[in-house]
Amino acid sequence: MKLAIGNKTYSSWSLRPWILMKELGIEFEEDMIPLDTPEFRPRVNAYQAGNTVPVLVDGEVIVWESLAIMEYLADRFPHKHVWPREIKARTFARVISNEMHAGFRGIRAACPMNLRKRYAQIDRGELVAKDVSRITKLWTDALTRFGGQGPFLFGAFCAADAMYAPVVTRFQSYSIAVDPHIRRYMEAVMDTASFSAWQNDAMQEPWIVAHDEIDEPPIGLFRP
Ligand SMILES: N[C@@H](CCC(=O)N[C@@H](CS)C(=O)NCC(=O)O)C(=O)O
Repeated sequence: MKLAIGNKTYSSWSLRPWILMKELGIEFEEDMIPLDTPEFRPRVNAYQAGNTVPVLVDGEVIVWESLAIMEYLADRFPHKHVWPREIKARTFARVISNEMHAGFRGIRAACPMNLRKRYAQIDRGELVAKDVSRITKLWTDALTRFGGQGPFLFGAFCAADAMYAPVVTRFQSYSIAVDPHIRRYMEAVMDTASFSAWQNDAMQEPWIVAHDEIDEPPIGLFRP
């Protein structure tokens, strides 16, 4: 299997299937295509998928769209439990993953993923506040109803955690104020071996994209 991804510093959609496959022990080869470079479009188009990363290639099967990649992995590796086993938990995991895939444009637009930087805790506007409130409600519901011994949304790491991993990084980068149980969940995601490896790779990348500089100075590195 091969997974085409964008830069690890910025490519939030790429992080999703990448961290899921690593956490579940699904082996794959990685093809990194730097965003915002002349080589990006031709190399992505060579996959004959869409115009974006991530793209998963498994023999003759080509899958793009992060959520579709997760559903393919669930079909392909049923024993890996991409989704929770119990139907109510599985349904809730799918619903909140779809909600992530289709929405939260406020926080996505105002707080781009940047795994090198940390910004001050400031008011980031009504749309961000609305998204943060909705996301923390969904996480709290999942952790309370299905988290069990945890530490992830449905106990063991699953596709829903992967879908929200870039949001965890945004809460961290933009110093979003959260309750202690949400902070614990964020730390659990950021403490995974997979996330640490992704972030270490991000720190070594040479590329800087245009949106790297939002209109304020960083207060430090993503994570000390
Ligand atoms: N809905 C898509 C979004 C993919 C996406 O927007 N990927 C970005 C990188 S994070 C991309 O390829 N951008 C390059 C472009 O749009 O030209 C998914 O779930 O995979």
